[in-house]
Amino acid sequence: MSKEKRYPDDDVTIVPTGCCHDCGGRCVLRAHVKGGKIVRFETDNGEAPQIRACLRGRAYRQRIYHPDRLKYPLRRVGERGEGKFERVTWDEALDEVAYRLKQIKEAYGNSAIFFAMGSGNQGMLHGPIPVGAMLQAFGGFTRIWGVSSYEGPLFASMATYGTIGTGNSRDDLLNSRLVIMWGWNPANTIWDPETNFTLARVKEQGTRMVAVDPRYTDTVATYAHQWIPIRPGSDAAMLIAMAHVIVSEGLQDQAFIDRYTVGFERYKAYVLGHEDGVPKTPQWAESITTVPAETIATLGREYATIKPAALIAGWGPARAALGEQYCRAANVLCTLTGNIGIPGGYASGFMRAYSSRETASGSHGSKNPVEQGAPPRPYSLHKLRGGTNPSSARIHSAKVFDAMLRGRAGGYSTDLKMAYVVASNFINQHSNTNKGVEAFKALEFVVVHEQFMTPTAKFGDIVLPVNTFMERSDIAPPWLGSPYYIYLNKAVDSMYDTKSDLEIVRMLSKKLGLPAKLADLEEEQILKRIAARRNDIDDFEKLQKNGVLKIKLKQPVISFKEQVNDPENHPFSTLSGKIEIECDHLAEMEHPLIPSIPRYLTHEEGYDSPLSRKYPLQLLTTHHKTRAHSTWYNVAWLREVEPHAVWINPKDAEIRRIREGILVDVFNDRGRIRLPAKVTERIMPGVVNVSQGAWYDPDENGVDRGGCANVLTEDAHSPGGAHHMNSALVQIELAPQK
Ligand SMILES: Nc1nc2c(c(=O)[nH]1)N[C@H]1C(S)=C(S)[C@@H](COP(=O)(O)OP(=O)(O)OC[C@H]3O[C@@H](n4cnc5c(=O)[nH]c(N)nc54)[C@H](O)[C@@H]3O)O[C@H]1N2
Ligand SMILES: Nc1nc2c(c(=O)[nH]1)N[C@H]1C(S)=C(S)[C@@H](COP(=O)(O)OP(=O)(O)OC[C@H]3O[C@@H](n4cnc5c(=O)[nH]c(N)nc54)[C@H](O)[C@@H]3O)O[C@H]1N2
Ligand code: SF4
Ligand SMILES: [Mo]
Repeated sequence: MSKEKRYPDDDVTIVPTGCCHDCGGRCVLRAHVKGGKIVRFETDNGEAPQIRACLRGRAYRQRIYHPDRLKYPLRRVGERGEGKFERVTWDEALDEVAYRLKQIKEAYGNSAIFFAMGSGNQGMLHGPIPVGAMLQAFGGFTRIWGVSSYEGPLFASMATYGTIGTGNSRDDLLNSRLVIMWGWNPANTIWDPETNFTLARVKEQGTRMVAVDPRYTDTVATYAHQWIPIRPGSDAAMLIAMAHVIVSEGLQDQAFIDRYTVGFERYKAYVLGHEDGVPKTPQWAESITTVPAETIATLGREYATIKPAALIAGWGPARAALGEQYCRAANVLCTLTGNIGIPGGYASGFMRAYSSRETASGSHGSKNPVEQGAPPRPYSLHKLRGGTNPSSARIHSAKVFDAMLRGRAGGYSTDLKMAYVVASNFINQHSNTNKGVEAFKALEFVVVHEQFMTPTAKFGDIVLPVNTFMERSDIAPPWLGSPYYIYLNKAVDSMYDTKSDLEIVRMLSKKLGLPAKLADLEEEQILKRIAARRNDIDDFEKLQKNGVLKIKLKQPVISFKEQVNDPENHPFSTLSGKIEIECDHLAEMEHPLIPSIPRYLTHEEGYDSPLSRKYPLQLLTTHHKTRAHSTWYNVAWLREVEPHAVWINPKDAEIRRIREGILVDVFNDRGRIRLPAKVTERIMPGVVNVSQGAWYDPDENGVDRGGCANVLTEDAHSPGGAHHMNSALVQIELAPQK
């Protein structure tokens, strides 16, 4: 490791370390260490592209040295969830975990163990990875499918293109003549550290930039020439109407369609209304989306004629009921305009650009004994290679609470009896938190590896204190697919009586009688082995010394370049070998909510559903600028930058007598949360936003004073896997004022 000396008195060492939560980034932090304590951070000032930390990473001292850090192992003494614990030794704590694991395995089998692996640490050595390996060696466990981040985009991406590798190198946006940012807010969500710098350059060179979002986000404010507010959940209608404009005016790239796609005629029949008598015109879409027909028509014409153009369809609108349809409609629009496989174009889809690793959820083969031999679940794209593991032994993450409560009797693959929680604020971060509380209470045993007493850790029977990035070493790949790695050198010793997840696994494995794999190796030696398995880490020492390894690509990534330049030798990885506007693999599922072509469909919590009479406001639960999910929620500095509040339009506020800053209740049949109102025209009428990740904190009446969005969201998913997190209907009223 490089220990740069820069200060005159020579007692400060600069250690290259980093930050790798599931935050849209993974950045370089250089810790200035004095007397065993980090006194300040700086970030990457090196060669371009700079992997510069955001406001959260720069505030990291507030997290490491937070007074509420978990300091020693805890055992529950009160009722589960009550939050009463006693201090125990590591030996006592781990003896109990080992005893319970063995007991549950013996009584119910390994599938009764639910492994709640969260996103808190994205390093390759620590966090859930070693715990998963241990549980696998112990005979296996039940895990989730349906990643809340992107299951809808992933499904649609696989169905259309047969892959999730659909992005271009970020700086290729400089070749675009039009950039459409659809439900995408990288000014807050980062989406790899060089994205914002690139977008600023795109704007500077005068490229037209359009944003489609119910909110006037920081991204709209910073980059967009035009903001098109749209009713949540209606995006598919607008995209299909844009296709109507393009096809009815003959603006499609017919040569591209003829050569590279299947199913155009079928889609055309739907779009033009030949199939059902309803032409999907901009007027049709206006009544659904609230976007003026003329705006839709103009954007459709622009997108088809200003080439090359990049349509970037973010994941927020897909984290919603029938989100798959929005993604499929976006992918198909990219296809109709021939903006695929060319510089300055963009295929949308899942959007991974560069990758040295396997696909998102790994290959379909599983080494987890609980999953071996399980047939594919219905409505999975099991005939395709890559994508989500289709094992029917997995439970959709939106359904875990229900599965805990109902088990096999409710149609699930197993009866869950214990939760092993690592790097996850599971109860807080999954839909229908109140149900989650009941579900966790119903289990026989809960163990949690955490850094703080989160709302989920409170439900632990044993809570094990974990150290942070700077107290151990790790390597992290980028968040989505930029070509670089960061190396997090240990900068200070573990605080208090904390340990890394790896150290815990080593101690616990002994107690479980499991073979001691790699047990005699130092962190650095294991990291060397991890690096050796990557074909693109050619200089481990440099990575370790600089804290970052930037991989120089021979040429920028343009997804599907080979398929487009040389289709005979490079088919698409779909079953037909072409881009599937109509997808037979979907057709054969025979599910009305998984049509073979993208369609606009309604659902029971849509703006026009009967429920909207009782709950007239559409709730968004977006990703908050100053936290990664629920991480950093407890950091006061960041709370000050952007306080947690429900965004509401002045029109909706006025009729409810709601003023700026006043406490309000947001509620529906699933629960009630209490938080301040932010009255702002930055959100369109009829829509409110409570960013996800505030910590659940119910009072004696069950009112959540923390303002946790998932108290209100529905624990449901669309057949392709999309979560309904942006599809909840709510009402708002003044809270009882003190
Ligand atoms: N600061 C910060 N950055 C993060 C994270 C974080 O927690 N905080 N989390 C990271 C992770 S793990 C992920 S998965 C990504 C998530 O990245 P995204 O899914 O892209 O983030 P969101 O904020 O949920 O949604 C993006 C935008 O979609 C808009 N939107 C929501 N519903 C609709 C709709 O129906 N139609 C349209 N047109 N727009 C809609 C929202 O208003 C929001 O501005 O972010 C990553 N980056
Ligand atoms: N309503 C709604 N809900 C959402 C979303 C949404 O858009 N709307 N977004 C969803 C998305 S995209 C995601 S990815 C999930 C994320 O949900 P989670 O994966 O639960 O993420 P966090 O809330 O950040 O919780 C991570 C926890 O890991 C802990 N941690 C950090 N480092 C370590 C470590 O090294 N070891 C251990 N053991 N613990 C560590 C942190 O203290 C933190 O409490 O949330 C989802 N929830
Ligand atoms: S929170 Fe994410 S984007 Fe911000 S500094 Fe840390 S790794 Fe980078
Ligand atoms: Mo995510």
